[in-house]
Amino acid sequence: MNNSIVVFLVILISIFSCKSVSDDSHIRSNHQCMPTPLERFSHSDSVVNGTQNSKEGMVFIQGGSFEMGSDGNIKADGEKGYVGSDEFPKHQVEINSFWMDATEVTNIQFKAFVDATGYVTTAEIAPDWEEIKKSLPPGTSRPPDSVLAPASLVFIQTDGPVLLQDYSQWWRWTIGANWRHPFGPGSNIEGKDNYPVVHISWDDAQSYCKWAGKRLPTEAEWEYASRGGQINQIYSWGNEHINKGISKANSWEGDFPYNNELNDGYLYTAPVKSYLPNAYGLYDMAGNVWEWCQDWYHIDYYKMIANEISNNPNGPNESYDPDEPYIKKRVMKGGSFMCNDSYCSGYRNSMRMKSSPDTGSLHTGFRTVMDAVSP
Ligand SMILES: [Ca+2]
Ligand SMILES: [Ca+2]
Repeated sequence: MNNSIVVFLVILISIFSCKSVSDDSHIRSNHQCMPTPLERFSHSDSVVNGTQNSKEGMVFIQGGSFEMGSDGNIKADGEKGYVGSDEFPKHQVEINSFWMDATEVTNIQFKAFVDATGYVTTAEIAPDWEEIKKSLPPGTSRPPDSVLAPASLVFIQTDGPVLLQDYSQWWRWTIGANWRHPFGPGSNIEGKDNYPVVHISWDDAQSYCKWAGKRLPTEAEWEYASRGGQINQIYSWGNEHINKGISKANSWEGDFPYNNELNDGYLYTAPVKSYLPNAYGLYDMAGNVWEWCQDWYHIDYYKMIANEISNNPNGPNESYDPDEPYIKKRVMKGGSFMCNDSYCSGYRNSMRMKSSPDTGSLHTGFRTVMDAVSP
């Protein structure tokens, strides 16, 4: 694709400013590390309920109470990294028992869903300009039909250092990219049955859940599970920095987005279960792919519920992201193979990411949960 069109597209589809970590502070306002693609119509109601309801591959998570959010001790190993203002204050939360997938949903699992239902993902549907323009400044020109084709966002490693505010340097709006063709036409998922499915929108994840008889985790359930019963720990494995000791998760080691030291073995996604599980037996809660949660994202949600003990909170009633106030967003957790301390440190338990429900990309996936029926 012509690069000028790419730049145009990325500007069009993702009006936001990414914030890199500067030397003067490690606490930032809320952070975004992926563009928000074109608004598209939702088609998540087109799938009938499934009857799977299987707990195969799931882990029982015993309910309890925990402190949710960041305590700001990100410098446990003397390292400096990102922490968002939306992660404060830390607040008390009670969680009922539930079942959770031990791994991110894989290609073979998602294929079973598509084969059974004929479901067509967001990335496989041409964007609807009439819907897109509702989220753009008035007067924005309609892009050519060649641009308004089924597509998704693909990460491209750069040749050298780039401004970390300019995400168009490493994201490409790629016609034909979707879960079957993660890097666009010519790529495929052969031999990758056990890799996490990618290019999944929140709408896609919801449809899968309906079919499977499951649901997305709330943000609180996800963070409770990621912490694995540990108190005041930054990561799902504890407090040791991600780049020290044995490889603990698939992240970006080195200098993002041009130099990857590959100590964890993978430049892009890794097969699920490539690293040790956390204390609850959950794999890849940190890194590999971002995981959709059920909740709307609101930058001030933790402040809203700071003075109460929240019982199974399921998020605010409405979304608000001051960086893109006209776009409603859902929460994502856990970080991806692209996360690095120079950027969002997304592999921390308390890190909050958000994106519009019709967004998918090369590092977007999910896992499901089920309620635990009381005996
Ligand atoms: Ca890696
Ligand atoms: Ca993950």
